[in-house]
Amino acid sequence: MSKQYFPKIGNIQFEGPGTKNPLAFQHYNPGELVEGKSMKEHLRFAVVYWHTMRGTGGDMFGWGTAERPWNAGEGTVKDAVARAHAMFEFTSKVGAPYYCWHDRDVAPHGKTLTESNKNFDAVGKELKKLQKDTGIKLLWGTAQNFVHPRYMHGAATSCSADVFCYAAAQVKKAMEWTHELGGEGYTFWGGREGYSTLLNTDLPREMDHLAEFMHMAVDYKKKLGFAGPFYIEPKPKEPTKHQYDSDAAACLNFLREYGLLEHFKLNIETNHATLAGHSMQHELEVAAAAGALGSIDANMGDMLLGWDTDQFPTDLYLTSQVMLTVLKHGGFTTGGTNFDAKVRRESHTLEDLFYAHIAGMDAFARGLKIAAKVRADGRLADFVKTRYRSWDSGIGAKIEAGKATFADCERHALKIGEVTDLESGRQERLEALFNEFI
Ligand code: XLS
Ligand code: NI
Ligand code: NI
Repeated sequence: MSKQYFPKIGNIQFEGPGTKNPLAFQHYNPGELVEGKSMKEHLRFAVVYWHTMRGTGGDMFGWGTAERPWNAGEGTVKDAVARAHAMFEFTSKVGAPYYCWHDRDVAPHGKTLTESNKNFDAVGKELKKLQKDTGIKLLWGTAQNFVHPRYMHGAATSCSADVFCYAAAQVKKAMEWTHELGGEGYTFWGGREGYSTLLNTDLPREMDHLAEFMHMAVDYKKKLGFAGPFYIEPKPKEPTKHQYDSDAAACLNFLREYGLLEHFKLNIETNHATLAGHSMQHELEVAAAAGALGSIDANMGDMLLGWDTDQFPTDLYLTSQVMLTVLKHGGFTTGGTNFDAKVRRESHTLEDLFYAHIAGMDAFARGLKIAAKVRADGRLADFVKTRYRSWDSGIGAKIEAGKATFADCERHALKIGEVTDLESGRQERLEALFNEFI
């Protein structure tokens, strides 16, 4: 690599708990085995292009604050190539094996689609080279179908068929580059697929269009020979008042209704789960129940703020719960832990990007170790198993096997007369048990 963007910082190393070096890991030790698999393989960390490279720290009340030398240029393809070098230097130094992008994060918008495609091709070639040089891989790619004014009414759910086509062309191209770069998956986040008022919206028609769009994507995926999964990333609101992909259950229902379920998994994001009024663990369980737990966008929100603050996930209770659920369902295959998170406006220096990722990686590594301990201890899982034991034999087993009728249930209820042996749910005791491992 030619120019260094972080000359004062070397590769972040594991130094173990208690180290006073803020530029070292206390818990993330990539080669350390947990349940027989290395932490690196369990966690599959990814750095995002959009926040980490393109975030400015700006908000609607103030200009950008962040020190980002790679964004100083005019926005040319040459600048984008230089930025790609900054991205790979950062990702290598922080030790994340993967990265993720939107097409327009990596290469500038052109005046026409042809020009945008040309820009993307130029930067795509450089990404391929950088991936080869560093060994960093693409976890997933996606199309940025929401920033440009043409997408003001949505992309696949726009009232304009022209916009639908434009969005399709963008996804087609983003899929091609995801495939070319060996991406392990491809993500659809709803962008502006939703509405601000029903007064101007034909909801069923928009949903049909979205499904048509996804079917075209599935067809093109086959044509390309892209084997990775598609992910849908649920989010209930922001930027629109109501996003169609509002939560895991809504996404699964949409996919089932339109015959798309076998082609998709979900990419669950913490802050989106909480915006939907759910916990992250709930969303993960709902996805897993449908065999659709794909990947996670790791971040967290702020209890006092009602929007997608995309903070780095540093809450150990959260990361432990997430990893407990992920381990329970067999771990990641193509997915990973993607830091869809941004440093605060006040954390404006280059070092803050390292501190933030180290904080998130350590919190997840610790969450992984905690979850593994909870599992090895076994009391929690035993409690749940025991709680449902009435389903393991007799009438319970018959119902589960789909062999019982209402009349069978009635016979059983008449025989027992009353239910007198219900046990405690023990929530507080279980919370204390969980805390033993934090
Ligand atoms: C926005 C989403 C977005 C997706 C990728 O809230 O999290 O960043 O992850 O399009
Ligand atoms: Ni996201
Ligand atoms: Ni988000």
